[in-house]
Amino acid sequence: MNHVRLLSSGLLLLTCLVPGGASAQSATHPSIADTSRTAFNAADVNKDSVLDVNEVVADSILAFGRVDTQRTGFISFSQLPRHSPERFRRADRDADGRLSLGEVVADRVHEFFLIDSNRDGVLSIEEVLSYAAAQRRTASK
Ligand SMILES: [Ca+2]
Ligand SMILES: [Ca+2]
Ligand SMILES: [Ca+2]
Repeated sequence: MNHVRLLSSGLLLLTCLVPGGASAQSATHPSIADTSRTAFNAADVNKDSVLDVNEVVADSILAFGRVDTQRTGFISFSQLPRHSPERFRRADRDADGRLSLGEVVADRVHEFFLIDSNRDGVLSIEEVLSYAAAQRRTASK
Protein backbone atom coordinates (compact mmCIF):
# COMPACT_ATOMS: atom_id res chain seq x y z
CA MET A 1 0.00 0.00 0.00
CA ASN A 2 1.60 3.21 -1.02
CA HIS A 3 -1.53 5.11 -0.54
CA VAL A 4 0.07 7.65 1.70
CA ARG A 5 2.94 8.16 -0.66
CA LEU A 6 0.67 8.79 -3.58
CA LEU A 7 -1.08 11.43 -1.62
CA SER A 8 2.07 13.37 -1.23
CA SER A 9 2.26 14.00 -4.93
CA GLY A 10 -1.41 14.10 -5.52
CA LEU A 11 -4.53 15.48 -4.12
CA LEU A 12 -2.80 17.76 -1.95
CA LEU A 13 -0.45 19.30 -4.34
CA LEU A 14 -0.91 22.47 -2.44
CA THR A 15 -2.06 21.13 0.82
CA CYS A 16 0.37 18.46 1.26
CA LEU A 17 2.90 21.13 1.08
CA VAL A 18 1.34 22.16 4.25
CA PRO A 19 1.12 19.03 6.26
CA GLY A 20 -0.74 19.73 9.43
CA GLY A 21 0.67 18.60 12.70
CA ALA A 22 4.02 18.10 14.24
CA SER A 23 4.84 14.84 12.50
CA ALA A 24 5.62 16.82 9.39
CA GLN A 25 8.60 18.33 11.09
CA SER A 26 10.32 15.07 11.75
CA ALA A 27 13.83 14.86 10.36
CA THR A 28 13.07 11.69 8.44
CA HIS A 29 10.46 13.44 6.32
CA PRO A 30 11.51 15.16 3.14
CA SER A 31 11.61 18.88 3.72
CA ILE A 32 8.55 20.92 2.97
CA ALA A 33 10.42 22.56 0.12
CA ASP A 34 11.35 19.22 -1.47
CA THR A 35 7.82 17.90 -1.18
CA SER A 36 6.48 21.10 -2.65
CA ARG A 37 8.85 21.04 -5.59
CA THR A 38 8.05 17.44 -6.38
CA ALA A 39 4.33 18.12 -6.34
CA PHE A 40 4.79 21.31 -8.30
CA ASN A 41 6.78 19.60 -11.04
CA ALA A 42 4.29 16.77 -11.27
CA ALA A 43 1.43 19.21 -11.77
CA ASP A 44 3.32 21.39 -14.28
CA VAL A 45 2.19 19.37 -17.26
CA ASN A 46 3.42 21.75 -19.96
CA LYS A 47 6.73 22.29 -18.18
CA ASP A 48 6.70 26.06 -18.36
CA SER A 49 7.72 26.23 -14.71
CA VAL A 50 4.47 27.80 -13.57
CA LEU A 51 1.09 26.31 -12.70
CA ASP A 52 -1.98 27.69 -14.36
CA VAL A 53 -5.46 27.03 -13.08
CA ASN A 54 -6.07 24.31 -15.69
CA GLU A 55 -3.09 22.38 -14.46
CA VAL A 56 -4.28 22.68 -10.88
CA VAL A 57 -7.78 21.49 -11.80
CA ALA A 58 -6.39 18.59 -13.84
CA ASP A 59 -4.09 17.62 -11.01
CA SER A 60 -6.99 17.74 -8.55
CA ILE A 61 -9.07 15.41 -10.71
CA LEU A 62 -6.25 12.94 -11.19
CA ALA A 63 -5.40 13.02 -7.54
CA PHE A 64 -9.01 12.49 -6.56
CA GLY A 65 -9.05 9.35 -8.67
CA ARG A 66 -5.88 8.10 -7.02
CA VAL A 67 -7.34 8.53 -3.56
CA ASP A 68 -10.86 7.34 -4.34
CA THR A 69 -9.65 3.88 -5.26
CA GLN A 70 -13.03 2.27 -4.64
CA ARG A 71 -14.73 4.74 -6.95
CA THR A 72 -17.29 5.86 -4.44
CA GLY A 73 -17.19 9.40 -5.75
CA PHE A 74 -16.22 10.68 -2.34
CA ILE A 75 -13.15 10.95 -0.16
CA SER A 76 -13.40 10.59 3.59
CA PHE A 77 -11.08 12.16 6.10
CA SER A 78 -9.54 8.78 6.91
CA GLN A 79 -8.32 8.58 3.32
CA LEU A 80 -6.32 11.75 3.82
CA PRO A 81 -3.90 10.97 6.60
CA ARG A 82 -1.83 14.05 5.96
CA HIS A 83 -4.65 16.50 5.76
CA SER A 84 -5.45 18.90 8.54
CA PRO A 85 -8.96 18.62 9.97
CA GLU A 86 -9.49 22.35 9.46
CA ARG A 87 -8.67 22.10 5.82
CA PHE A 88 -10.98 19.15 5.42
CA ARG A 89 -13.84 21.01 7.07
CA ARG A 90 -13.25 24.05 4.91
CA ALA A 91 -13.33 21.97 1.75
CA ASP A 92 -16.40 20.02 2.86
CA ARG A 93 -18.85 22.72 1.84
CA ASP A 94 -22.03 20.76 2.37
CA ALA A 95 -20.68 19.42 5.69
CA ASP A 96 -21.61 15.83 4.97
CA GLY A 97 -18.26 14.60 6.27
CA ARG A 98 -16.84 13.62 2.88
CA LEU A 99 -15.40 15.41 -0.09
CA SER A 100 -16.88 15.17 -3.54
CA LEU A 101 -14.80 15.86 -6.61
CA GLY A 102 -16.51 19.21 -6.95
CA GLU A 103 -15.59 20.16 -3.41
CA VAL A 104 -11.98 19.15 -3.91
CA VAL A 105 -11.66 21.09 -7.14
CA ALA A 106 -13.42 24.14 -5.69
CA ASP A 107 -11.12 24.15 -2.71
CA ARG A 108 -8.02 23.86 -4.85
CA VAL A 109 -9.13 26.65 -7.16
CA HIS A 110 -9.92 28.82 -4.16
CA GLU A 111 -6.45 28.15 -2.84
CA PHE A 112 -4.92 28.83 -6.24
CA PHE A 113 -5.99 32.44 -5.99
CA LEU A 114 -4.74 32.71 -2.42
CA ILE A 115 -1.33 31.50 -3.50
CA ASP A 116 -1.09 33.75 -6.56
CA SER A 117 0.24 36.66 -4.58
CA ASN A 118 1.32 38.77 -7.57
CA ARG A 119 -2.02 38.23 -9.33
CA ASP A 120 -0.57 37.23 -12.66
CA GLY A 121 -2.88 34.24 -12.95
CA VAL A 122 -0.19 31.58 -12.57
CA LEU A 123 1.71 30.12 -9.65
CA SER A 124 5.48 30.19 -9.49
CA ILE A 125 7.36 27.80 -7.25
CA GLU A 126 8.34 30.79 -5.13
CA GLU A 127 4.69 31.65 -4.53
CA VAL A 128 3.94 28.05 -3.59
CA LEU A 129 6.89 27.86 -1.22
CA SER A 130 6.10 31.11 0.50
CA TYR A 131 2.45 30.11 0.87
CA ALA A 132 3.52 26.75 2.31
CA ALA A 133 5.84 28.49 4.74
CA ALA A 134 3.11 30.88 5.83
CA GLN A 135 0.66 28.02 6.33
CA ARG A 136 3.21 26.17 8.35
CA ARG A 137 3.75 29.14 10.60
CA THR A 138 0.02 29.40 11.15
CA ALA A 139 -0.26 25.69 11.83
CA SER A 140 2.47 25.75 14.43
CA LYS A 141 0.91 28.57 16.41
CA1 LIG B 1 2.60 24.88 -16.45
CA1 LIG C 1 -19.05 17.16 1.27
CA1 LIG D 1 1.69 34.43 -9.65
